[in-house]
Amino acid sequence: MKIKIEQIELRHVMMRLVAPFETSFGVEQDRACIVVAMRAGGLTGYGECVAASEPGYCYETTTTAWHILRDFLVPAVIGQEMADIPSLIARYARVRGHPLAKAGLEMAAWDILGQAQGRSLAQTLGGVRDRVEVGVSVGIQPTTEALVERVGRYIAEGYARIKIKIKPGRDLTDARAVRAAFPNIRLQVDANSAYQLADAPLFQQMDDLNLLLIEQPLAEDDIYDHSKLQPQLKTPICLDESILSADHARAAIELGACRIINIKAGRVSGLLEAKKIHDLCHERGVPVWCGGMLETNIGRASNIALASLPGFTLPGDISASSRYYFEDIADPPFVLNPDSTISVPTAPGLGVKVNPKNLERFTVAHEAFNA
Ligand code: SMG
Ligand code: MG
Repeated sequence: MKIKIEQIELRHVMMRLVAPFETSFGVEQDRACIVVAMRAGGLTGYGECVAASEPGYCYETTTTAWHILRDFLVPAVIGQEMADIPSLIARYARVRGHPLAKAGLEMAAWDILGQAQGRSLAQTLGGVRDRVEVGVSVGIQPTTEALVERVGRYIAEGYARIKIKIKPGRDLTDARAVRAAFPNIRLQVDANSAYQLADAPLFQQMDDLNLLLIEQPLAEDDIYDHSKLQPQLKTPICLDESILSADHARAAIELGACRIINIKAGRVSGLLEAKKIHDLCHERGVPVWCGGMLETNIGRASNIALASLPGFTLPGDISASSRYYFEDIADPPFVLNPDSTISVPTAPGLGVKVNPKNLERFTVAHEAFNA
């Protein structure tokens, strides 16, 4: 089956988070993203490009992603026949980098192909679960006491795995306080590249906190120094920012730079590459889990489908819709099941329905491109 891409519409969306989210690289109160609507054969597929307003997590921003989509990716695919995902990707293969922009477009194609074939994204990817284990990622709070209180509230809501963000000056004390208050909770920390190899003694002090993992302690472009750090620690290092492709994952595993990998479709240029990383890690016995980028329900549907693959053996940064936004641009909301899981959508494609009124309300700019 081939379908011709007739129209692509880009929407710059801004949504207020229920609470500000602080990491080692800054604070976000309003989350930006680009919603990609692809129209073909009477169907509309949606994708979410997770680039934020500022280049804190990675170099891409909503503005750079818009530029790459409008000037390079959309012109490469508009009016073209699409048989499958590899044939779509081949059309923009000459565009280097900009994985978040590519992943937004690719997600819309997965949605439309799934709808055309009557298959859910989880089915298409090879998912094996109807619910996925999830946790919550807790931003840096004004004080350690406020953090412990915040974590307690999430645990009371039913989250069985907690991740806390750390930065220099707010690391060991925060992690120790949370561990002391909740001795049995599954706990992990995320540094978002805020440290250097010379900080190894700090991470060694975390070894007796029984953490599931330490996420991305060192520079985003430095797999090598992580390979120097990991042997000095008992706790597994998990790489996030450093892994942009299956080749990076292979290098990191072979160098001993990490024992766990966080997979985000956006960071690795889409779901096809995300699946490749999953397959490689699964073959080699390296556990993976699904990361999050404060997605709307469009991106969350994609994350949940991805997390249903067999190698996703650790809980994902995928929380209930209400943890992020008061109102979302797609329905139905994702809710937390009592066993700290979220159910995998079963309808064709992403399996969520965009709410046109809300999408319009949160749109700050849009542009449509026709074949
Ligand atoms: O989507 O629940 C979520 C957020 C998960 O902590 C999270 N993501 O480095 O893993 C990470 C961060 C990146 C996003 S910060 C805006
Ligand atoms: Mg991370």
